[in-house]
Amino acid sequence: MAIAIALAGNPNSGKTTLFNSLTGSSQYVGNWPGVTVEKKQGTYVRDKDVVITDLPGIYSLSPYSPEEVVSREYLIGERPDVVVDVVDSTNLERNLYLTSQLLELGVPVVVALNMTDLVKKNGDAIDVAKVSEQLGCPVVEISALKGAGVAEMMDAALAAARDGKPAACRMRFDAAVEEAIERIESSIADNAPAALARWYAIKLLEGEQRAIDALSPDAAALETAAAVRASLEERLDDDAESIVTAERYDAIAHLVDRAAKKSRKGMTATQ
Ligand code: BGO
Repeated sequence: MAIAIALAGNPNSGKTTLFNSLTGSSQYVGNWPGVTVEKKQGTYVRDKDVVITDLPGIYSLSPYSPEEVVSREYLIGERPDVVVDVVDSTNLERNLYLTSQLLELGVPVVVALNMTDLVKKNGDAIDVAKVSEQLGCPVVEISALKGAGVAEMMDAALAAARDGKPAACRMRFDAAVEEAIERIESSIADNAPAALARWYAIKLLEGEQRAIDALSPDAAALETAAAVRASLEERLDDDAESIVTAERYDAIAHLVDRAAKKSRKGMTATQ
């Protein structure tokens, strides 16, 4: 049976380089339905039953650009067997913002820490086991440009796809925000798929209309979400979307602090 792999990642994370090396000449390019956003697919050079979809480069799964909307509707609607999240390791904090959202989608995720040749050249180091433990999914170091680690990363992705277990999503926020998410999660327990419960609860907390329309929760759940949102916004004196964004960055900073060892040059994005 065919296995569907989706490549997700920030622009310039090396997704195209990786996609080209994984699919060789088997690529076909079209548009995503209804939008002029390029859709690239191809089959894995080592196994024609593995179909790889290259999602547009995005910084988050917010619904503010056609690229974000296409990516998120594909991930939520089509449910690929595994998402390979291509991360520019020289810009870990910025790239892990998208990772923090991908982990909430209830699908298997493998994080491909790309550009590790540059990390090493800069004298930096990443504790892969620690990143993996804290994210709750397999993490593999690669250099898409040099081909290093790519076969091992694909082995991990195919194993995760066959296993079918969603990423554990271990990233947690401040207690007050977690409590708000949990209250909303309980109120939508009957109509949100279990694997997506945290994702939808966060979206309802943020008051994001696209997600609310997609879930169409009952009136009681909407009332709970509105009350929880208002109380959290008053308590933290900020709007819910900004609160969640700040929480993501805090959790990521904490993770990077523990898992990345920077040389005095620091982790830079130089080529
Ligand atoms: C240029 N290591 C290194 N060192 N570079 C990498 C790696 C890696 O593992 N992977 C990708 N790159 P895309 P998106 C470039 O194009 O795949 C480089 O947007 C240049 N171009 O070669 O396009 C890759 O699809 C001139 O670099 O990313 C590319 O995600 C000078 O990262 C860039 C220097 O890769 C983005 C680099 C004319």
